[in-house]
Amino acid sequence: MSTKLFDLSGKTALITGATHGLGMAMAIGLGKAGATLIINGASSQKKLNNALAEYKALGLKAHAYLFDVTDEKQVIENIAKIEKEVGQIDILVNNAGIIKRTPLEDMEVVDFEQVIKVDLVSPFIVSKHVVKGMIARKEGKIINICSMMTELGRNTVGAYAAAKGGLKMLTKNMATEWAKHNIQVNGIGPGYFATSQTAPIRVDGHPFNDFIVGRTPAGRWGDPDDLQGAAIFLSAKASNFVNGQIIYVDGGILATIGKPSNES
Ligand code: GCO
Repeated sequence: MSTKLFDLSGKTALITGATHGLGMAMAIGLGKAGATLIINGASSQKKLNNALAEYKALGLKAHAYLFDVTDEKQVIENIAKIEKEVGQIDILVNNAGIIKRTPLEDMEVVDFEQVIKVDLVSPFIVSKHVVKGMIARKEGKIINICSMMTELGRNTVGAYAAAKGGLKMLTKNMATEWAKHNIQVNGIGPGYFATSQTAPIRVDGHPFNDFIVGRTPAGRWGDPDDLQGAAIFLSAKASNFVNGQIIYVDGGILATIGKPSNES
């Protein structure tokens, strides 16, 4: 079987929120599969520069652009800059996201709106401006990073669940509208991974840590590198007839109702 099915050589991938965590892990996977990486961050040039140095230390072809994915003016300016300085964007991974853990009855509207803006509106904004080139070239790959909260609710993450649930339907609608241009739009739904986002609920002895290990059939938190296979697949020729799907990389969480704590 042709190994070209998973070869990203000659392709350029923009990954938003790629200075750490899952975004960085997926970007490294795409880079190791041959893609030239464009990593985005919004918090600080120093953090972005440090991340770029990590990519380059791995021998990966990488460029870095600091812009706020929720600000359409900055997105337009930077997509134009990227296409001028690096080249066309063949693969877009909408990974940038935030979470605010607050009971809904206590949540400030401004905080709810901020989560929706980053986690749901920004994939729309960035995709809207990257897809123009993909439509012109009649080729492209867009991957929206969803969540367990795309399918399940959990106490205190209502805004995040609303955003990630909406992102599933946005993915399906992007797929519906852009498939005719040979653009495949899909999602990846990570389970519970060992990242800075989950650090507060992952400490040894934290009830949530024990709960997740018990609730995950694989019996462990995900390692960010566990996402690389799905990211490469959805970026490569191998997925050219896959559209509007969400691949859950969750150790089996969504496959099961769970088990009593006294069952092995
Ligand atoms: C939480 C976690 C989750 C995970 C991930 C699960 O507070 O429940 O942060 O949101 O980060 O999104 O798929």
